[in-house]
Amino acid sequence: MPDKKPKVIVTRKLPDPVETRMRELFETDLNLEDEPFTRAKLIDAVRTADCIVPTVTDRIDRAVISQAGPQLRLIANFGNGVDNIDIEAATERGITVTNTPNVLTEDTADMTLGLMIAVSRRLTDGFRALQEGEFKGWSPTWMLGHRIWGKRLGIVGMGRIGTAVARRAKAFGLSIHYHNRQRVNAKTEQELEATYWDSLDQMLARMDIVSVNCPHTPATYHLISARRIALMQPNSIIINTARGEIIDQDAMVKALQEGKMAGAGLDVFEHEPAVAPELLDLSRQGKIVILPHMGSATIEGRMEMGERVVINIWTLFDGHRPPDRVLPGLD
Ligand code: 8YV
Repeated sequence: MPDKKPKVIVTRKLPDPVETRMRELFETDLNLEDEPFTRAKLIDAVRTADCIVPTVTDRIDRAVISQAGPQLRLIANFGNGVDNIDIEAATERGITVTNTPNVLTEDTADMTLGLMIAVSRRLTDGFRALQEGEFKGWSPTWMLGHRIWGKRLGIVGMGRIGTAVARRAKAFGLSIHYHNRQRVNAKTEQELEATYWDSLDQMLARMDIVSVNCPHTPATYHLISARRIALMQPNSIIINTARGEIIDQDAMVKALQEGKMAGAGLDVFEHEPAVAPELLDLSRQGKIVILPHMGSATIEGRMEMGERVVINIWTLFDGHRPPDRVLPGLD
């Protein structure tokens, strides 16, 4: 590590131990108020910092990167998804981008299964009914949901999180199907007894539950398009713990309203933090379960994300290639 500590600007409040470690190791500017950075503040940060630590709530696009001073060497994202950063523009300027893979895989997979069960077994609807005094005692025909055991699950994106979802889902008795750019290795396929579909259209048309687990890239924007939503079975449900932009949200809302899709479990939305009023309505009606982007929200996960960020910064300024470097085209 050079004598002069790198100047690091962190855009959001991170867990205390992570912030303390960053202050020990680097010349770190923290954001204790956790007020999201304005665009002007972001531009100011890239003009003065050696490294910035943004999150999903900061849009580091080409225009912001074009304002970077020559000292900016690293964008160390606090998060796995890097759709908030223009990787190509950064790479062109010789700025390294890193993320925090692996450490939020299991938490996000847990949340995916949680949503699957919550939607199928009407967990939030039951909670609401109880709160509103609708529980008049057990009834053989009240609050009936659907069994997930024995159903077909189609996973869109069989990377780390998709595979972790598949392992859990198999234990819950679902049969595993997946669509991915590349087929996973034979050993994993055998372990999961998974069926590979090279055609996403064909898979979607046959699944009871669809789980979106791919990254958001230009290629996956509205991958679950209006046309593809129309292919899905009317009794099917969709779970999204990846990014809202992967599903054409308006088309999904319409399908849910018209009963062409039975339900949805959504941890992410298009145009976050805005949540479409139609989605709020559907959740009040008990048709969908919605959460405010909580997939990786565990204390353990956030601490480990911070550790990855620290390792990436330390390694780069120590003259080495950081472990979690993101290259253009591989995001
Ligand atoms: C993170 C996420 O908390 O890491 C991701 O890709 O979606 C979230 O779970 C968020 O991105 C933090 O920047």
